[in-house]
Amino acid sequence: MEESNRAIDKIRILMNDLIKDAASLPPISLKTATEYHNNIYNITTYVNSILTTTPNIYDIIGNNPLGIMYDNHKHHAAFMSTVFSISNYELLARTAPWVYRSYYSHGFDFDYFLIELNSWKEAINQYLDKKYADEINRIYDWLIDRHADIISIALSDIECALPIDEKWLESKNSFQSALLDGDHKKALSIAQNSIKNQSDLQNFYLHIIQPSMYEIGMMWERAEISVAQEHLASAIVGRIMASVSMMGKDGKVDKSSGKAVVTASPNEFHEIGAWMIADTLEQDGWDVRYLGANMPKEDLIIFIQSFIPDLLAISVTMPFNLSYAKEVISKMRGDEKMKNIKVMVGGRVFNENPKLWESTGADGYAINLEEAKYLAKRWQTNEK
Ligand code: B12
Repeated sequence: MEESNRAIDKIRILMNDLIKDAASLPPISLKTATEYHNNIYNITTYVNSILTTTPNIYDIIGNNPLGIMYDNHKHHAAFMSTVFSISNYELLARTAPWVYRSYYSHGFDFDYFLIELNSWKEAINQYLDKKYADEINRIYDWLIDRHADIISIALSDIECALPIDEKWLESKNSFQSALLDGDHKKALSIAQNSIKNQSDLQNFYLHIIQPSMYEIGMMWERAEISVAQEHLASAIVGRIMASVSMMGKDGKVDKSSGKAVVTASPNEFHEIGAWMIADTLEQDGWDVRYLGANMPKEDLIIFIQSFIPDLLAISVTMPFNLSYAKEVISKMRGDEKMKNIKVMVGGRVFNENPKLWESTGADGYAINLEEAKYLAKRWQTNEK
């Protein structure tokens, strides 16, 4: 036991060192970040072609379809573009071990990452002028230098489970098992027994659904459950939220707090968190328009322009979707009609990287639905 604690401590120290070391990397100039962003398509296509023609590629990617590797490259490019545009290397240091761990547990060899990183360097040299390429390739060199450490962290058992209050543990465990068994009826009956009034709904979301889904995510990451089981769990959660969100309401419709638009960021498929925020604000007297997952940015802007809410809440889970949320906020700030709308961001990527929200141009961030409710109320009270 003591030995395993010592091993975990060692990994934590390594992780802190990685973050500290990353923080000493030189920032990328706006011009270079823009050059990278504008050439993403060509660079990614080039990386795809190098990897596709690498001998034994199927061995290296664990006999997965090439499409999974191409998806990783697409996400990598969008993610690095965000990292360069905000020069946030803590985000890079925290995300790299996760990417290694996740692809490794799905069959990819760690050598794949070395080949991949070197291919990005080659593609960048191919498409960017030398002075821009050199700036960016310093960051890739750093990743290559720290490859072995990233593997050690990826192989460790550092958990990111949410601490759970004893009070909720039993219900949470039964609910999670029902989700994994695909037992919608049982999950629904746990929900119905747990929700008697409005505050129960938030507790149910926060203390039962959220930790269950986080744990299911970890099981998926470690390849302990299939993609189908995770989809089944998400679908049951969606069905349950649709049927319980009005429970505990007394029938009165209160819209006195103001108008709110709640949405997942463009390209963001995770919508359960945003949906919880929408229900919570609605319960708190907001007139909510909830737009769901993967909202196209142009249409989102048009909608905001015509609805003119007091508050926009954007949810981002995946690091590679940050740039889309930033784009929406920046469009709003440049528009006379929308520039004063309060913008709140939230979601997993911000919870994992404190201070990251500040780079988005939003007015504030909240870690969960309780805090989102209070922040929205505080803004609204100050406005009145
Ligand atoms: C379900 C799920 C999916 C489902 C989503 C279905 C749906 N209808 O939403 C699907 C299958 C679509 C999916 C896809 C992917 N997923 Co997924 N997914 C999950 C999972 C298991 C649960 C997500 C969830 O519902 N959480 C519960 C909610 C309630 O938590 P939450 O979002 O954090 O919300 C709370 C707060 O953050 C906050 N909040 C949220 N939004 C907002 C907004 C505002 C304004 C505020 C103030 C607060 C706030 O309040 C909420 C309540 O307290 C997570 C595991 C995890 N840890 O979250 C992985 C996870 C997020 N997914 C992951 C991955 C990798 C992917 C894919 C890339 C997989 C792939 N290879 O295709 C894609 C990405 C697709 C995309 N473009 O977005 C990884 C991300 C790892 C990382 N480092 O970034 C995770 C962490 C799994 C893991 N452990 O590896 N996924």
